[in-house]
Amino acid sequence: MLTQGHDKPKETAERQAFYDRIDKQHMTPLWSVLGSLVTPQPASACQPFGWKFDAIRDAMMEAGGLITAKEAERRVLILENPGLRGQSRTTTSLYAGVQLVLPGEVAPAHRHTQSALRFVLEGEGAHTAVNGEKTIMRYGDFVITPQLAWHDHGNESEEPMFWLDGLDIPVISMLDASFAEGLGEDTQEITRNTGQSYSEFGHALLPDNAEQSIVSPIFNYPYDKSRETLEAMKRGSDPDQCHGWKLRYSNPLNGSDAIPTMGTFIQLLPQGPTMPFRSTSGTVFVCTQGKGKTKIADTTIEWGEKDIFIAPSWASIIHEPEEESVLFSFNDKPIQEKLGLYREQRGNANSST
Ligand code: 1HN
Repeated sequence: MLTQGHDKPKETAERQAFYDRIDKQHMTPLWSVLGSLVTPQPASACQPFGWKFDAIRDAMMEAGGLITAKEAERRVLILENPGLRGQSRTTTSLYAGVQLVLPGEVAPAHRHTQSALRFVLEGEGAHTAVNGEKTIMRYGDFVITPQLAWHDHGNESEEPMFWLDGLDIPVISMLDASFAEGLGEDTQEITRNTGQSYSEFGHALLPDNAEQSIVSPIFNYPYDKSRETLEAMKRGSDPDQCHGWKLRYSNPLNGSDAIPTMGTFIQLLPQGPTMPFRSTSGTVFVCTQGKGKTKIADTTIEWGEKDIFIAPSWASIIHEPEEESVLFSFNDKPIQEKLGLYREQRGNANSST
């Protein structure tokens, strides 16, 4: 294990002349870049940062007057990390944006290899359709769009509908594995009853002939159930010192993550500071209830309901709710776990490895 980074050797005139010559042949010396490629611990360009929902809503309503959901295909404002501007990234490996669908609008049917999640922030009654089934969306609902699933959205309610989109776009780009197509119609054919997937798979019962799948057959995990389960945990156990009472959204077929590339969680935090925690998975947090602040490395971010904030890889996180609070979060933990790379540390960060 490297504990000290590689020191860059001196660049003499003779060496520089050599680099210039080989540069024309598309070659470059490793020893000049080794220290920034192989770091003793994560050296993320991603920064701790927070967005206030009120400011997002104002910008989105302005966007609503500038372009329709249909013309935009998806009317979304990307939440770009200040350390990663121009790259459509929110953390190093994840994309997040906020989407607005106005009453009467549709976001046309398409599909892609990127997996998506929605977390509903405001409004009630718009729907998303996934693989032939509609679900009606309400505050705090967690909705997934698996890779290559046809999906379209529509808002038949009277209110603007806002949700957070989370996608694994930077990972799929890094792997050069992006495929996408439009259906050529605004909406897909509906072949299943609304709520059918949840009724069949959401109650610790499985259809006896259910086939295994790496993606969850449930595509809306309703907030009232998540919230109820957090309350039951609270009644039955002490809070974890780092995480309070924390649940992971899972695939009922095998207990793995609901989305193979993104870890998704909801946690209830008691009032007062948590014990420091850090992990190699940069994380996007959304507050659904309560208010407080979170210290991420040397930055303190204040948050209230619907606000969104980012913790980079290996940055120490101390949540300090002013009152009992609920946070939804997502990160790249399932990818790192599958590759044997995931690390976490509880307590003070006095060791770097
Ligand atoms: C997408 O398909 C949606 O379906 C939202 O709502 C955001 C960002 C990039 C690529 C595809 C959606 C997206 C997206």
